[in-house]
Amino acid sequence: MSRLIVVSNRVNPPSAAGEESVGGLAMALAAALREYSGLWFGWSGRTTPEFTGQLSMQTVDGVTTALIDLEEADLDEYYNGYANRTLWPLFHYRTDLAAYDRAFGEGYSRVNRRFAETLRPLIAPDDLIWVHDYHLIPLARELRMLGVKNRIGFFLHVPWPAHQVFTTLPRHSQLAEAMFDYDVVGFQTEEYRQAFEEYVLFVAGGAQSGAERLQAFGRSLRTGAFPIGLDAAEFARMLKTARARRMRDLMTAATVFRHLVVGVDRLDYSKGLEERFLGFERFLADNPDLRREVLMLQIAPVSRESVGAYREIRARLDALSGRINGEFSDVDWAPFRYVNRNYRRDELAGIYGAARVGLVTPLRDGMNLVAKEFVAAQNPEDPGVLILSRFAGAARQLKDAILVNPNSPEEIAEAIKQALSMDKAERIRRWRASFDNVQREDVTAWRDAFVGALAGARERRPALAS
Ligand code: ADQ
Repeated sequence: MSRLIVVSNRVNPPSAAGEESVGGLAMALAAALREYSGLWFGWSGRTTPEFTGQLSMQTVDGVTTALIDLEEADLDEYYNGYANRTLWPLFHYRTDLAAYDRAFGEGYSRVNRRFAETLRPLIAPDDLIWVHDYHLIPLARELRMLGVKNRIGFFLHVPWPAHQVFTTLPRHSQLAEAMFDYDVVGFQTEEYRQAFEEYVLFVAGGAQSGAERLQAFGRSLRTGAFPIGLDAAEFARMLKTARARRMRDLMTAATVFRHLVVGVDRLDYSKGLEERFLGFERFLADNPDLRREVLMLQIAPVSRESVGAYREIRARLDALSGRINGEFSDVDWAPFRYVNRNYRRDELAGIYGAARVGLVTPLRDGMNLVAKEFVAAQNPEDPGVLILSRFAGAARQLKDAILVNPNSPEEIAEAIKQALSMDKAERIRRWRASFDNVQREDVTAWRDAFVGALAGARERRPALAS
């Protein structure tokens, strides 16, 4: 079996054993690598005044991590710049928030080159290289220019937008062309795969060359939909831990005679938090008889605070949550609890387990693992109900959730009411269908499908001239 090299912007070594609070991507990769004696390469999260290219290597549980520091300008231009202020909003259809600054593009190219130059000496001839997410789209191109002929795959964790949106990016063709230095390019859903294909066919003048194969820019690649899943076995183990049980009991006690409605998201404008808060407010306004029976808990740790759009949405959410409690609270009771903290994963599992309703309503989301975690944490005999955005990749798999348009507070309000009044038999039927999917299409299935496709990709032709 070839060795697997995983490359992602941030690296979270598997020693975290699933209990720490790390993002969805990192969790999935840690789980995916655990069974491979692979190498995980990426940024340490630290900066130095000047780039040194020095590697810090560590081996834990058979997985070697190789980390590099970036310099201050890289953080501003590549991470906070092109990745989080240009591509993230664009790929989530927020062209109004996308910033186009020449320095961002230069920083993005520079960091991808630095990644490639530092990784190059670690690559053995048979290694499979698996690159992750929008931060690193040009990495294969940079590696090819250094003579790397290995099979290289790319997986996009976020949506690939419709070509009408993607073409608003200056120099979009350069970014799309960089995709063709990979052998396999994977998306979360068939919809995003098709969006990429449409760009290639209608904008780049490319062609199909067999099932899921595309040809453009003088090269060809294989595309596919590979929906990411949970580490289901690990999650099941975590649910049984003392911490998870304690948290579930605590939340159950805190909501005695009431139903818990829960939302858990990074504080990000793509997650639809404002619309969700307004939806809950609408529910309270429309249902005076149900009001006292519900407590909504929204957990939303702040992220990317150095980007202005994130500070702005935080301020709006603070105001909105204050307004909801001000309007509807009584001396002995308040309807809404809004916390900006991170929780351990086992504690989160306990919180999901105590909830009657999971509210997962992103405006756009590549997949959304919280939806799957909520499902996995339910009691099979008395499960809660998932309310899920139609625009999360997860909606393609969890079809028995209550699917809503996350832009509509009315729909969210009605869905909350529907969920609260749903009888047990229907809750069990819907949950069972979702749970089967979460179990079957888990992170191992995702990894095996992608790595299988990459291993099966034909041998590379000679490296490109630059
Ligand atoms: P994210 O945008 O980070 O991931 P998501 O898939 O929901 O989104 O994963 C979030 C993870 O962080 C979950 O595992 C969750 O438990 C955890 N988390 C959230 N809030 C937390 C808190 N307060 N404390 C502790 N942990 C918390 C990106 C894409 C997604 C895609 C994933 C994986 O944007 O669409 O599903 O990658 O591909």
